Amino acid sequence: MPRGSSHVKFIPNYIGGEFTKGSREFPDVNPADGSVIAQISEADADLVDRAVQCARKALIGEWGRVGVRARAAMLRKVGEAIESRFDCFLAAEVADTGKPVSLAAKLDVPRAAANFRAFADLISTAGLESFQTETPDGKRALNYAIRKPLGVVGIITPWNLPLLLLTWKVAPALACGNAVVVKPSEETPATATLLAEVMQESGVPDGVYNVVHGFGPGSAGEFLTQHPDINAVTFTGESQTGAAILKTVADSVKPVSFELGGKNAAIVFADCDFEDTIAGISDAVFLNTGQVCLCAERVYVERPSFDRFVDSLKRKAESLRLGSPQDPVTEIGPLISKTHREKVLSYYRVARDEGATVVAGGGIPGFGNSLDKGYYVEPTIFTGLAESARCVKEEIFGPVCHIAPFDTEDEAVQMANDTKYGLAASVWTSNLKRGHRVAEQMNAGITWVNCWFLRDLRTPFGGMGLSGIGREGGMHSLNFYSELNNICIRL
Ligand code: NAD
Ligand code: 6OD
Repeated sequence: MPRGSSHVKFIPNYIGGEFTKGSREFPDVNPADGSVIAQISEADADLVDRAVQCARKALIGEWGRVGVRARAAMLRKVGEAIESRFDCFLAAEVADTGKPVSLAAKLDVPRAAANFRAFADLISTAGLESFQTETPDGKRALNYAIRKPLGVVGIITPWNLPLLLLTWKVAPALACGNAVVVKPSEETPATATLLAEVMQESGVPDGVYNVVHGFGPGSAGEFLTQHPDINAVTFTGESQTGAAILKTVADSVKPVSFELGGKNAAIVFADCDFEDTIAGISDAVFLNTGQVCLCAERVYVERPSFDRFVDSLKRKAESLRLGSPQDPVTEIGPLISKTHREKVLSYYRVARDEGATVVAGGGIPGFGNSLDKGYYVEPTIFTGLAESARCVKEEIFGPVCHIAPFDTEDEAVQMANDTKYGLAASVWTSNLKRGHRVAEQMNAGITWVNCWFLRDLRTPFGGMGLSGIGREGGMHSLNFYSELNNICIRL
């Protein structure tokens, strides 16, 4: 990768197989101490256009002639190359996001390799429906569908699980034979560009995978979604950004797949396995400093267990080790940015103003070293808020939850579903009949019973309401990233 000054790395765009400099640069900041770790090259409208044209050229060139077996083999190579550069990806992801190295090593980097493998396997075996047709007037025909690429897919991703979420979309898009232009978050550009090196090494033809860096409005994100020659947009990020992108693509009626925000509920019944549940809910609330779209910011606990649960989760929250992302024992890193910390702290203030009891945290931790310049907040638990309170209704996206008691199953279901979002939920009980009964009633794209964020990449993933449009995962991804052409042959 080309370098800029001798002190900080330079992160270029990747267009048509070349690492390309834009006309402007902006800094990549390490959230753990506020230091600048790289300069990022911003793509202007001309560069985004060049990326889209290179992608289009790839489709009518060599890539358009690569068959399914060869595509699958390439994806497997990409997965292997990510693994052979594990430490590079790990270092880049940890520096950009501030997430603990132990977390990125078990979640982000392995999942990136797994994403490529899963879609290589799937595309190799995926069949399509066919029908022998007999019409009422006696004609006979054979109907069968074939899968074709959509064309050039614009992929826009957020900063919380940068490589995991990018590859979750790139892998199926390439499996289906598309060419992609990706716009990673301006906060976390490094691993998308590292992936470009891996694509080159793995023999992915030039122009198939392109990276443009920059922001949303008035920058690379908007230039990409406005571009007339892209065929589809797949986006993960905030609900209001999804709404803005939907408006941008409306006139050209492009297919979209949106994975958006959440205000997820966890329902804890008194008969749960208590210790397992505390461990599970602690992950569901605090993992990745609460910056996972699936995190539970609302926890409902059956009244007989409420006081014990609050006390145990408080002790768990207070025992979590905050520290340097590089330290293998660190469990909680900083938030992504100064701006995001201001947002999270503003919700901590709002909760107090709304009358919350602060059970744990609520402020900024002190380290007495350079981490004090980082964007840390304390893991925080509130109780005592009305269900209509802003902190119970709005996505905060930090290490924080509100815990409320419930008396009946129906009441728990009603409170959990009282949200405009509908991404994820979890139910904690040793009565599996009840677990299923409650899960079935959740207005959510995914409901976990006695677990959280346990993923099978073949299952549908996505949200309802403000949480998204469509489903990805397994065949759902293949169906989004392809055009199905039904052929009817008169027999
Ligand atoms: P964001 O919406 O601010 O940004 C996401 C991406 O969109 C970035 O690359 C950004 O540059 C780009 N962007 C912003 N405005 C744009 C515009 N007008 N046109 C085109 N591109 C634009 O989100 P974020 O702050 O990076 O991520 C956090 C949010 O993402 C949270 O709401 C979280 O719940 C959500 N999220 C959802 C899922 C999911 O699977 N449902 C996964 C991860 C994160
Ligand atoms: O696991 C996944 O496939 C996925 N899309 C996770 C999203 C996490 C949100 O932050």
